[in-house]
Amino acid sequence: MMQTQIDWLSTYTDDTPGVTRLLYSRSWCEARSALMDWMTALGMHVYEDAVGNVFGRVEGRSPEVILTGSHLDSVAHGGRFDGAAGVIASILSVARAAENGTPDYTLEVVVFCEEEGSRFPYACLGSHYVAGNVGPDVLEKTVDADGISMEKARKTAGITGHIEQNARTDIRRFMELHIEQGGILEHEGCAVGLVESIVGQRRMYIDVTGTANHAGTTPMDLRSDAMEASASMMSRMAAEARRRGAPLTATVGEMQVSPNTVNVIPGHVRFSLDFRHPEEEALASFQEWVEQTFSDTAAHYGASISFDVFMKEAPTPMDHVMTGELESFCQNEQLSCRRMHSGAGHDAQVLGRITATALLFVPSWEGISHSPEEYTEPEALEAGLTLMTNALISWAYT
Ligand code: HGY
Ligand code: MN
Ligand code: MN
Ligand code: MN
Repeated sequence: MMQTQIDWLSTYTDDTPGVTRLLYSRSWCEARSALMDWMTALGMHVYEDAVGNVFGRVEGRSPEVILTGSHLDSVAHGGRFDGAAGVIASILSVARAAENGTPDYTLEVVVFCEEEGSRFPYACLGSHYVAGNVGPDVLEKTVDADGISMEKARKTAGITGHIEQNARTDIRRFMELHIEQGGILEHEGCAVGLVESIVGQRRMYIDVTGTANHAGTTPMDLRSDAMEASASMMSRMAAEARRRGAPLTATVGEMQVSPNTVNVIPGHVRFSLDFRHPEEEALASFQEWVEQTFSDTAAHYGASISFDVFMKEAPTPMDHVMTGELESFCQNEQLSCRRMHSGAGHDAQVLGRITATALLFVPSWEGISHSPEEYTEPEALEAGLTLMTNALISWAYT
């Protein structure tokens, strides 16, 4: 069942290969309404909030909510499972748990509108909105590569609710199922990963401005080449990240060059930097090193530089009581499991700051993710679904 539904959801894409379902895009709108129809057909009370999160609710005797869900959006040319596995598992596990009659606590599915930050430089919009971190200003000032604001794209997608910046206070527990996006579980032959902490991460854009000039008539010692300066920064950054070693990761994923012409010295380069570590101090120290070294490098090449840190997510521990309970549910089901930390960011990282939160992983084939090659075995998906269903029954029917 999980595999069928995941394959179905993956048909909602704006491009191939893989899945491209970016916030407020056509495929995102269509997938979202298809999920709303499915949850309605399953007997849930379906509603949406002002940023486009969608909820499927099974009323309990208490209005306190046991929430479970993941994100609808994808990276460009991503896989079928990232986010989608958690969305489908949440819908199916809530539907299965609700077969036990009216729960003591309200069961609710959340389909978060956006987590990746692939279209707009703002990640986890959906969970940050639930956590009360998003006001109208965020939507107005955050623009995509075409200069379209989140607010304009939201309205174009027909989502017109009034943006209110307040955290939900009715969530008793939150649980997310996600693919591991790494190779540990597969390597160890483990069915389930129980996440104890989620890595902290920071994302920034670096703008390097030199002087566009003729590639042939400008001697090497008389040019201010934004590309040469940027390339030097990137290689020094990679060497420093390797010197500091695991668990630090640092990635340059995006780069724009202007005028991007074969016989013109680049006048401007913008590139991104995504770096992660389980400790806040290590992130701060690496950011300080980057800003100092990149500024010195820019000066050496006669270029100017600016930094735009557009994302800071602190390392977040998961709830140890819930994780312990999930571990015993695994033992009851003879599911092999291991505790681990997450190198990927997740909506659970944001919810973990407002309520007790657990994150469980299912294995990724060859550890591949953010790629059309992403794959998780049907048996592994069903094991994760069984675990979630048992957990919801135990937590909502006391
Ligand atoms: O980039 C991440 O950590 C996640 O896949 N959004
Ligand atoms: Mn994800
Ligand atoms: Mn992802
Ligand atoms: Mn994630």
